[in-house]
Amino acid sequence: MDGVTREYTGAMFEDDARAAASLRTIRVDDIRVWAAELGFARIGVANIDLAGDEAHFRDWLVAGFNGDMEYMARHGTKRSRPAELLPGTVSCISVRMDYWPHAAADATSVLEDGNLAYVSRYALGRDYHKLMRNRLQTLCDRIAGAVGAFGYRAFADSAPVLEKALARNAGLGWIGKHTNLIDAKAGSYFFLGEIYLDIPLPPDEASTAHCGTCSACIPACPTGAIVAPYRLDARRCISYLTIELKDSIPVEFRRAIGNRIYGCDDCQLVCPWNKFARPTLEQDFAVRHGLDRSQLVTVFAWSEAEFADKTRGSAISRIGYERWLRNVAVALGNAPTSPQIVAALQARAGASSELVREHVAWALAEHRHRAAAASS
Ligand code: B12
Ligand code: SF4
Repeated sequence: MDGVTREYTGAMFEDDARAAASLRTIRVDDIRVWAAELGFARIGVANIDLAGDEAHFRDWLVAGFNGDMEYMARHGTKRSRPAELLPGTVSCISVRMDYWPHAAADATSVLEDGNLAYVSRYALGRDYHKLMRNRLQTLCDRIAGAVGAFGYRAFADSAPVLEKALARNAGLGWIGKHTNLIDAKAGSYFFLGEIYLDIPLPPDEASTAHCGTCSACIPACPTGAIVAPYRLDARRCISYLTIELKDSIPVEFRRAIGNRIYGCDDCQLVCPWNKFARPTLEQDFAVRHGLDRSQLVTVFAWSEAEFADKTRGSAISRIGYERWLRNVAVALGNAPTSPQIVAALQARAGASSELVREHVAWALAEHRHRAAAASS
């Protein structure tokens, strides 16, 4: 989770008076043009005062909603005070990059077919972290070309930064009741990134909220993770349970997980603003290895080498083979009973990993219970 690239020391911040003079002449409109050329769908300049968000963030931690994501609690107020993370920061450029892969199988149809594996739409192609940070670095190079050396650091989900709050302040959208950022003209299927700078730039107007009386996402969450509008208990979120959680998935959530084996999109799929979602223009985010509509038994049969091969360069590789099998075992437990599915589970009943064995045993017991219930 390291921020990227060239950083200037405090000394350079103070030292570079020449740059400071020329900095004031940079036009944000020029930065917008360069950003568009680099594939960013939209950018804005954020006011970096996040006092209100800091209070909400603190409440979220106090409630324990971060679960095992200990890194969310690790950095004190650095996450909500940009100048504490990078001394000298006075401005933030927020950027958005769309990821919806238009050629992917219809999400709802995959979710409704219990034999198929559902992988969250953001993870079907190559990992976004490196791609976005490289593009942000290029953008910084272009700014430096125009104004001379300046202090900055670029992020894309790579450091303690309140990305959604900054993006809202930059006018890129509002934080919806499901807690994702929504653009009224582009929905919510996009990634965020930022550049912290020592250049004072005029902030854009912050976005206002437009959920109105809608609350469709709250009952749509299969595990009830949106415990109140704008409050997500990550410990219940399928994205957390299938990606972040390293241990056993609590039994109470396993049936509700259905066939979601990596992440979850349900709260966004029901959001009316996503009828405006824009397909990605990035070839890197296109579906790889048919992961948008794989058979559960197929991906459960992968060897460790096949898993490494098929997920190389993708966000999925981060969870590793053991958690992959854990997640698929749960989905197979929820799949319609068939000799093929029971055989696939039995083939891994003696897996070397205790974590996998336990989830396979649960899945087989689910099929037995359903068979017993059907025959009684
Ligand atoms: C931790 C994390 C998670 C956790 C927790 C999610 C969460 N809501 O916090 C888990 C693993 C569950 C997760 C899941 C997902 N994530 Co995530 N995640 C992050 C991460 C690293 C930090 C988010 C954070 O700061 N959480 C802290 C809490 C307090 O923030 P919050 O819930 O948004 O609360 C804010 C508001 O709701 C408000 N608020 C809170 N309480 C209250 C109460 C009231 C009354 C009011 C008015 C307001 C309010 O203030 C808070 C602070 O601004 C960011 C990257 C980053 N560094 O920002 C990516 C990020 C948020 N994730 C992202 C994505 C894509 C996802 C998933 C869609 C992936 C998937 N398909 O599976 C899901 C979406 C689930 C969901 N509904 O949120 C994107 C979101 C892009 C977007 N359009 O918004 C980010 C920005 C990564 C990126 N660079 O693109 N994620
Ligand atoms: S589904 Fe409705 S309440 Fe939820 S984020 Fe979208 S507009 Fe807001």
